[in-house]
This record gives sequence, structure tokens and C-alpha cells, in this order.
Amino acid sequence: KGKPIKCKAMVARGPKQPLSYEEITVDPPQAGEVRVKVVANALCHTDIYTLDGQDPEGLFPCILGHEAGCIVESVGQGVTSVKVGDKVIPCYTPQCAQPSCIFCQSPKTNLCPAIRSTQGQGVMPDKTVRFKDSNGEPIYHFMGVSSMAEYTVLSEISCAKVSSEADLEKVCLFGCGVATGLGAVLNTCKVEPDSSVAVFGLGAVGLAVIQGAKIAGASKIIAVDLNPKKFEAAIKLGATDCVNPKDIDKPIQQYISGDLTPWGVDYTFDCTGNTEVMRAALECAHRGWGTSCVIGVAASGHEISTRPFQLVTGRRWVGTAFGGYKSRTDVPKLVEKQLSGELPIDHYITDVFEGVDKTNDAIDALHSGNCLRAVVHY
Ligand code: NAD
Ligand code: DAO
Ligand code: ZN
Repeated sequence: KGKPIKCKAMVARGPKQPLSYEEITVDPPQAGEVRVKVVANALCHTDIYTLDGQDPEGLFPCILGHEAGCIVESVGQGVTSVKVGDKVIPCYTPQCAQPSCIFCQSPKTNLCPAIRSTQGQGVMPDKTVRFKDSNGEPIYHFMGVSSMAEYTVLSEISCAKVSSEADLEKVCLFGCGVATGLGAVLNTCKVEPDSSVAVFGLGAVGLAVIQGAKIAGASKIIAVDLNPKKFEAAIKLGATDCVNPKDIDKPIQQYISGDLTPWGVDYTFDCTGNTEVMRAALECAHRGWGTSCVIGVAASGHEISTRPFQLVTGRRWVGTAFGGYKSRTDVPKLVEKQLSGELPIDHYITDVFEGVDKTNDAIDALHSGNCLRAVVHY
């Protein structure tokens, strides 16, 4: 039977406070659980969003972090799909793979609901937590991952076992943003060769959409951002046109469907989380068949709108979570492609830090506006 581990973690004590560097205790994994050593944690905006207190369901104190690369330290009773020493990427979208799970059995979705409610409540499936602070007080989990700690506990069904050759300091990016952008193109929209694509927001997610569009053989890729510093990376990945909405004298949807193209774009993607941008993306989708995919997570309470005529005239509005990837089956394949050189991802890592306590510096880097992904080596 495993013993509790004392280690360092960044604890989110409350909204709008810097993360607190603390010693915590991580209890052994229970049945169906896996305790892992976190090797690398990449910062993603959803962590910051929760830390800023913008997520009304955010619980404190908690340990944030959901984009990570880990090594299995010990396993609980009944765990068979991973063993001590395996490299895993934690996935906030689990895959129970049970014959009785209609979501796991359907090729149409990755939204396995097996641990959905407890994950949302910041607890493990048995409704208890594995983290305690130095006073013995409980600390909540986050998105079923909580990777801002030297050790964390995951459900077995949230662990994608990846190649033993994997460089966890890079492939941690497949735990969220990069996989999401690629999958939105390749799984959710199934973009065909020679299509036209427009991408709104050129953070890691938007750039991954461009990378995916290139893989899919898109021939026109329009990249849109308010920050012109983002255009260089977009062009390197295959963008054919870059547009800053600030530089044009009409709504962006009219410029794209009108000036840049006669009838709009086959596939458009919102990678900003801004509901006005979501509307623009829908409205510049091609008359008759254009599809617009919502990837961005909107601020709580915000709603999307458009005139229904936009849908009547053949546009479709869709959305994606984790790019539609079935986590345990698909993430290892992304890692294989990265290892073979077919899927380079180095360009997303703009900032690197050493040590758990540097996580606050990584957050500052992310706030700077020019950072794509900041990876912290734990
Ligand atoms: P990011 O902040 O790095 O990038 C957003 C980009 O959008 C920035 O470059 C910003 O300049 C640009 N932008 C902001 N407002 C704009 C506007 N009005 N018009 C054009 N560009 C604008 O974020 P990211 O990490 O790339 O994530 C993008 C979004 O995707 C976030 O909302 C994130 O929460 C979401 N996300 C969703 C999923 C999912 O599964 N659906 C997964 C990961 C991330
Ligand atoms: O299963 O109902 C559910 C919850 C789905 C969670 C999908 C989250 C997608 C957005 C993630 C934000 C980026 C980290
Ligand atoms: Zn399932």
C-alpha cells in the first residue's frame, strides 16, 4: 500500500491572488486511480481564468493546471492500463471505454461523462480529495488533473499512456491547446483538401488550427488577430492572408465575405472566446455550406447571437471540446507523430521556466500577450 507523499505545489488560495508555493501531502491513489510525478506543466488560459475568479464554479483552495506531462509513480487497486514508470498525459476529457458508455462507443464524440460531475466539483470519483495542505486542510482538484504540483492523482480513465521515448517537456502541449486546435480541423470539421479556412485568434489554439488546416490541405488560410505580432508565426505555419480587424473600415465578416472571398469561407474557427468574434466567424462562413466552429471558451453569462437567416442560408454553427479527440486512444498517436517529425510543436513553446515555484512567472509571461505556451519543468 502506497504512502502519502510530501511535496511542493502551487496552491490557488483565492481569486486574484498569486499562487501560493506550499508543501502539500498527496495521498496514495485509491481504486481506479493513478499517482503521477509531474515532469512539465504548460500554462493555459483556463487556469488563469479560474484564478482570476471569472469561473463562477471555481473552487478554492485548489491546485490548478491541466496541460502536463507526467510519469506514473504508483497505481491504485484494479488499475491495469498503466504501470509504474509509464509516461502519461493527463486528459481533462476522460475515456472510460466501457461497452455501456454510449459516448465512448460513438465515433461522433469524445465527451465521455463517466466522471463528469465529481470532476466539476473538484473531487475524485469517490467524492474525496487526495491533497492536504500543511495544516491538514483539504485542497480541491481542478479539471481532473491539478498538475501545478510535483505529484498529483488522476483517474485511470484520464491517463493517456504515451511512448516511453516521449519528451514530456514538449508533448505536454497535447494535453490541451494544441490538440484542441488540430482536432477542431481534423475531427470536428473534417476540413477537405483545397478548402478555405479563416481562423480568429492566433494563440496556441488558433495557430494549431492553421497547422491542422495545412495538414488537411486547405488552400486558403485567413488568419485574424488584433495583435499583429502574431502574424509571423501564422504565416510560417501556412496562413495565406493575415488581417487585423483594426486596420479595416468595415466589420471583419464583411471584409472576409465580400472583399477577400466572394461568398465566404468553407470553415471558420473562433479561437478567442469573444462572443462578438463568434458571430463574425459564423457570418463569414460560406453561403450554402460554410461551417463555423466555436473553440474559444466565453466568459460566464455571455451568449451568442446572429440572425437565423444566416443558418437558413446554409451556414452551420458547431463547437468542439478537446478537438473531438478521444483522449486515451488519440493522444498517444499525436505523440507518435511528433516523435517521427511529422508534427512539429516546438514553435508553440515561447517561454520555459525551471521549478514549481516559477509557475507565477509563467503566468506573468502568459499575461504579456506575446507568449504562446509557457512550460514549467517541475
Ligand atoms: P490566447 O489568449 O493565447 O489567444 C487568443 C488570441 O486571440 C490572442 O492572440 C488575441 O490577441 C486574439 N484576440 C483577442 N480578441 C480578438 C478579437 N476580437 N479579434 C481577433 N483576435 C482576437 O488563447 P489560446 O490559449 O490560444 O486559447 C484560445 C481560446 O480557446 C480560449 O478561449 C481558450 O479558453 C479556448 N480553449 C478551448 C478549448 C476547447 O476544448 N474548446 C481547449 C483549449 C482552449
Ligand atoms: O463533459 O460536460 C463535460 C465537460 C466538458 C468539458 C470540456 C471543456 C472544454 C473546454 C476546455 C477549456 C480549455 C481548457
Ligand atoms: Zn465513456
